[in-house]
Amino acid sequence: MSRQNFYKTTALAFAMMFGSAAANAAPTELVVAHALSATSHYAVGAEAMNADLAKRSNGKFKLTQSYGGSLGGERELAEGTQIGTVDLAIISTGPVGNFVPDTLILDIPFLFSSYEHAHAVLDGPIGQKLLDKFPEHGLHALAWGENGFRNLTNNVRAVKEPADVHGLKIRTMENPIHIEAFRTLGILPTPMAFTELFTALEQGTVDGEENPIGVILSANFADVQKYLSLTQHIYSPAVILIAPSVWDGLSEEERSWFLESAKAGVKAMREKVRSDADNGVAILRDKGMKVVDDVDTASFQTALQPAFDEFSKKFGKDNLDAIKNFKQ
Ligand code: EAX
Repeated sequence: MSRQNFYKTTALAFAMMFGSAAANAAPTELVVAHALSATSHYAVGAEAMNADLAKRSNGKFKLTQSYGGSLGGERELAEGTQIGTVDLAIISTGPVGNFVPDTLILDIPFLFSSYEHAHAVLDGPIGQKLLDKFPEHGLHALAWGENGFRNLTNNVRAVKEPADVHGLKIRTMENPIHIEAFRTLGILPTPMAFTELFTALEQGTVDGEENPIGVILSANFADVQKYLSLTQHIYSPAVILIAPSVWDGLSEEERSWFLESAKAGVKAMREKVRSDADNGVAILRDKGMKVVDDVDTASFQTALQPAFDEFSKKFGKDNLDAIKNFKQ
């Protein structure tokens, strides 16, 4: 056997031995944490991300879920990724503005006119510019996910127009934009972590809350809420966070895997959100909720004008118009 063939044969033997060992090596397991249930859109998104990543990395990475807020509410999950006690998290933008203030512009009521409009903005240059803001605040965002259009539930009365919400004690996310908007409507806003919300509704600590249909369904709020009003008053993005300590340890190729797998997760999340929005109201009616599906949206927008004026000063009318008028 020539020297050259000897080296080739030896190299091939090593590649087969170590290659197969590498292929059989235990995957690096990372936990994706969120506050929703195992049947929710966040869970569906996390599983889709896991399946894509396992395939793309040839089994090198495996994502498992910690759901139901077992690792904390959404603010705690964001903090956990900052300090590295949480590997990845899927959370709504609710508390994110406390970490990355520039994202608060996304939480303005009636800013987005449709899911397609929201996706075009978030998946385009405006969304990317906001994602690029996360690292300077100790966070790292892989992609914008989706929570959905938020609707009001409560135990006091059917809500069709602004006068109907006066004096209601409504749980809000820990988000200053939401709190200011709800105060403008005469609501008594009560910021609270999602993990405390079901008990607060059950005990009557608050009269109501507001969430996308998928959250109202997967959190069984029909068990503790009588009225649902399809206000669609805020589009709620979600965000897929990865701990900077995890991200920094990845190679360029591995980072590309995570970015592509996050897109697969977002696609699945958005499909589940739409399915819940399209099919969930009938289910909630069957569970006994009294549904107002002819909300006077225009009157809510008029009543919110003082808050809109404040938001225009705070974020700049040009920036708001750039989002409102964004065309894909
Ligand atoms: O992110 O806190 C909330 O109402 C959120 O919509 C929920 O946790 C899903």
